[in-house]
Amino acid sequence: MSRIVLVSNRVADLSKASQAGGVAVAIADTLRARKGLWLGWNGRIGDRSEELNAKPALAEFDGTTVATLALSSREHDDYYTGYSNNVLWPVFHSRLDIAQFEAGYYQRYLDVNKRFAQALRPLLKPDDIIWVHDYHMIPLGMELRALGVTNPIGFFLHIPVPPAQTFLAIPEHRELARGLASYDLIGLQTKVDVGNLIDYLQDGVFGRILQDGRIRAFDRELSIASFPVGIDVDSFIGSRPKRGREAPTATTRLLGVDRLDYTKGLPQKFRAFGRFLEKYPDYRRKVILSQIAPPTRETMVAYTDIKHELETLSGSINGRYGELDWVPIQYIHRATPRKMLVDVYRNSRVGFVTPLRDGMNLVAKEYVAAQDPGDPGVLILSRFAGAAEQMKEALIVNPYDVEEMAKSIKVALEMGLTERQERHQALLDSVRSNSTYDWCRSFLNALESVGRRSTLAIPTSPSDAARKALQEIELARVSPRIQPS
Ligand code: GDG
Repeated sequence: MSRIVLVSNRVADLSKASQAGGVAVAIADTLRARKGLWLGWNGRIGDRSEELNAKPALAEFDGTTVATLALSSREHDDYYTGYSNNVLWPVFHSRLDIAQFEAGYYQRYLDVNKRFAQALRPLLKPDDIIWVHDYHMIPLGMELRALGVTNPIGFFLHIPVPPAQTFLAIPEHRELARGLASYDLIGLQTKVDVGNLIDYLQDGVFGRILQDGRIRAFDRELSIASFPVGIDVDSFIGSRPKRGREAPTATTRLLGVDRLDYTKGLPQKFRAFGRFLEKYPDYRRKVILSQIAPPTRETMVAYTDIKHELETLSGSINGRYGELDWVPIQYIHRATPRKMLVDVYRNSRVGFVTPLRDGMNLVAKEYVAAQDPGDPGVLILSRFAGAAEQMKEALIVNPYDVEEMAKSIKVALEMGLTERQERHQALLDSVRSNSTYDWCRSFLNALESVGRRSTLAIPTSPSDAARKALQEIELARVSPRIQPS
């Protein structure tokens, strides 16, 4: 079996990965089983001398070799904060309006990828298979090819692919496309993303769909397919005691758990809850919205703006509707320990997950996993979360439609036990059928098979597949299965 070589912006701390949970654990386990190597940034910001350093620090952890490099402060500013998080993150989430296309960002982004490729090259063995992760590292495959690497190289993008017209707005879109074309396999979260990328490659850089389903672009042939990231239900719920739900009293809770990011739709969610209290006054004093929103990328303006907006909104809704014995919005701008999250999910009547755009959204899956099957809560889910493609039994909403979201809260709170159980069972089956381990396995199997030059079955008309996925999400929107209160 080939060794797996993984490259990502950050390397997880393998001694703590099991506590952190999620995708990092599955990756760490896979690397351990395959005696793998993981290369990435060590999180340290050093001086200019780091830019010449192509020799990573090596450490062994439980059968995995961890190779790390530091960034210089200008690399951190331009590659990480600049190009990755002020260009690619907003544009890929369809927020062209806040992207900062500044001279110099792309060059440094490329330089860092080149340095990582140079650091990796001497560590590679002939039969390694290489798995590159996420938007920070798009050019890495191209840089490895330039150094003569012929091993199979796969790329997985955790965030969404925007529609072709949005992708085209990136000044360096051709260079990014050339980078993408150097991989043998590109894994995306959803069929919609696959359709968007293939549309872009056809429209933007004259890519062609071959008869076997692969794409030909920049004189290379590559496969593009969806590999939705999942969660491992049993390890997530762990051995937490199975307690029943608290009686629906003043603490009946709607729950949101999202990094404080402008893609997560938090102001719209707060407004929808405010509108719900305005429209359905009988629910005042009976329901609260708890929003856990740990800080992220706090030095960037777009993030401080959204923080202020949320503080103002929660303050004004609490001021308008709150009572001495009831505060409608609990807004917690700190991380909550993972062990506690399971109980909070379980004791919340509604999981309120309404990103404006999201690659997948694991919170939606964790909420379902944590429910008591005998008395489950209801998931309200944005149609623009990648998870909506698999979770059609949730109450699917448009996160820009505050009125519809307010109505969906009422529907969720009034849903009868039988419908809640039916929806939950279907959602749980779907979450269980696609664990993080399945995701790792299926991507690596596909990469090994494209490495052997066989092909992947992908639709020959990707736009049709994407359209079909969108239609199914549309059909699942807040449905008429509402039971009268
Ligand atoms: C990217 C893509 C894609 C959140 N708050 C706390 C906490 N969390 C945990 C959740 C969940 C994880 O963080 C968040 O995962 P998401 O999937 O929602 O989002 P991103 O961080 O944006 O991740 C995303 C993902 O990659 C995987 O491919 O789904 O679309 O954007 O596990 O539980 N954990 C703890 N305390 C918190 O306060 N302990």
